[in-house]
Amino acid sequence: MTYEYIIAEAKGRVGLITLNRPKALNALCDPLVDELGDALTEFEADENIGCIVITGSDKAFAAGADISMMKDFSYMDAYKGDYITRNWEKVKTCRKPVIAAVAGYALGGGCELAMSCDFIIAADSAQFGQPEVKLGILPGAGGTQRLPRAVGKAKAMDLCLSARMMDATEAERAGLVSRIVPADKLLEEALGAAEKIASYSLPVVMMIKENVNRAFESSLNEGLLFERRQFHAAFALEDQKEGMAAFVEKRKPAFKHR
Ligand code: CO8
Repeated sequence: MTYEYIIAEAKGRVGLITLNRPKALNALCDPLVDELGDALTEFEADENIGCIVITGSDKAFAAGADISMMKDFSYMDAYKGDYITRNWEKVKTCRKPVIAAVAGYALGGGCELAMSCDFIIAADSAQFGQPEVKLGILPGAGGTQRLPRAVGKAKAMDLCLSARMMDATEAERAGLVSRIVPADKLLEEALGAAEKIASYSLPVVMMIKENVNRAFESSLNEGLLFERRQFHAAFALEDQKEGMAAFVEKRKPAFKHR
């Protein structure tokens, strides 16, 4: 897969997507987001890939949507063009797990992209923020919706209204990121986590993703019922037989459906 604004490569069973517009701190222009959607679609269809990692550079995961591209937009341009966001949902709808490996700035659309992933591993250099208010706009790709779900109302209001940045320690304490690693180990740690996930049974991994996401879209009772039904369904999988047999026989499972 060859792209202009991203690099997409297979690393074992992991699909690694590197945002590659370093001079503009990976500002999210339309073609970049289109390419990201295409790469996700290809990795999702590739049966040799079990998990996907999206990362940026040491300085920036992504410093937001491309301000130069947007600055002269009319309402009609923004509404009709549906720029940037028209392929945005691919990160969310991808059925394989997607990890964001974030170093440096994750601002505006960059923070929103990271939040669209299933979880965030942050370098100790990571800085998160929704500074749109400084530009006379508001977040437009989930900042006012996903951030409060991740960190609660107080911190989300604070970040969106004040435009201040939150460092990796604060982000982990608030629940936005799952782990912090030294900046020079970020890719190694993220690829390691992804390789581990890709070693498990893919249908089970996909069910887990679907179930955790269901927790944000349904009542507790509906979510519990959905989980219980899928838990029962898991007993129809060959990989369940293999996983439990391997435990009892004290050996490593060899999952068939990866
Ligand atoms: N868009 C375009 N170019 C950018 C962006 C951006 N978001 N961020 C940085 N750049 C460019 C700079 O213009 C500069 O280019 P050049 O060298 O040609 O002048 C280059 O990247 C390096 O940037 P700086 O010189 O500013 O680097 P610093 O280290 O001094 O500062 C910062 C780094 C703090 C990250 C600073 O660049 C900055 O504040 N960037 C803007 C951050 C921002 O406001 N992000 C929010 C953008 S709006 C948004 O994301 C809305 C999303 C809605 C999605 C849905 C759309 C429909």
